[in-house]
Amino acid sequence: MTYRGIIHRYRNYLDLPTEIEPVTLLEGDTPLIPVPELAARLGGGFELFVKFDGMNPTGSFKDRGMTAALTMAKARGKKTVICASTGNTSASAAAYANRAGLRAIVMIPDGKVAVGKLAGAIAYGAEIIQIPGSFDDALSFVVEISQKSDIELVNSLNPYRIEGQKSGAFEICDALGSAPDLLCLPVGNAGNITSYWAGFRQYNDVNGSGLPEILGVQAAGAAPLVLGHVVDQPETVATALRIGNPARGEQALAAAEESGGKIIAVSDDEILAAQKMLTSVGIWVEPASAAGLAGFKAQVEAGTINPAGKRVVLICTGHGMKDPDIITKNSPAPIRMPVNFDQIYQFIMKGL
Ligand code: AN7
Repeated sequence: MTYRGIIHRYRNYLDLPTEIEPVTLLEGDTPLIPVPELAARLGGGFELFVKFDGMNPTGSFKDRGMTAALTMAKARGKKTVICASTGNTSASAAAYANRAGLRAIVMIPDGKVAVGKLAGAIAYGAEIIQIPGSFDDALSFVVEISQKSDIELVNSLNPYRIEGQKSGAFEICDALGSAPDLLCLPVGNAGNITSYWAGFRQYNDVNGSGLPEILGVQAAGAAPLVLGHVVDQPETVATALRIGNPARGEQALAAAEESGGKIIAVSDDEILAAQKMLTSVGIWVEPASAAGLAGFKAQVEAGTINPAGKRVVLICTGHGMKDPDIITKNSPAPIRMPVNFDQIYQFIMKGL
């Protein structure tokens, strides 16, 4: 059957009017990649998968929620959508607004958005407002703007974003035949962990697919849910996670607790090491997306998680091409050679 996007595929599970015509770029249906090499490096004896949601149309998981948010915005006659963003939401909102024929306004923290994300928002023609503040400042402004006007908020406070993002959980259950034992994912504004937990619970209620334990992972410099208080100046190499006051923080804590899991923090070094582990098996994700693996690895090594005999899924939320700078800045420049066959040939042979 021709694939027609997550709303079409999971219509019966999503709280959306049935007669509605989806605004879609055929998001979802992303690969669940087995990574036995990484499982072996972490001691082996369990199954490990990467749900590569960077393979969505705009390169991040945000598209799952944005198809639902823009479908509803269009259906209700909205003309303009607005969001605050650390980058991926802005690119996704802009793309889906174009698909719907709506205007998109995005507010981003000045100089803190990875180049691939900013370029995306520009390419799709969003009206971009940069502020010398944080994501949290931007979010409070766009919430107020949406309350005072007819402009539709498409951050994950919008309930349709959560509806759409539940599809990630459904796809994993469908691919594995049931829920995994453990799900590890990054936590920023906490929309995604909220969505996954809602999705797994709903699928379990209807299909008896089981429930995973959830390990939510924050960056140490932006870990309000681990510290138990708002972080005024969140700082991390994973720019997607520079969020100090998550909108769905309480739901995230509840999801982790109800699932028997927890929310932990990892350092930037651990995040970058996990990013390298993933590229070593051919999967390039942006730094934020490596947080799930970083957290899982830390817990396994500390002995606080024993994965033996389990099925573990890592949610990799954004593509590595979103943040090329982090790679080129931290790596030696490629070797330069003259346009001379012999020298190049000798150089290559010497290295082997
Ligand atoms: C790659 O784009 O908040 O916990 O404004 O881009 O649901 O917020 C992005 C967040 C994880 C955290 N991975 O998800 C935004 C934004 C990537 C992300 C998260 C984000 P949530």
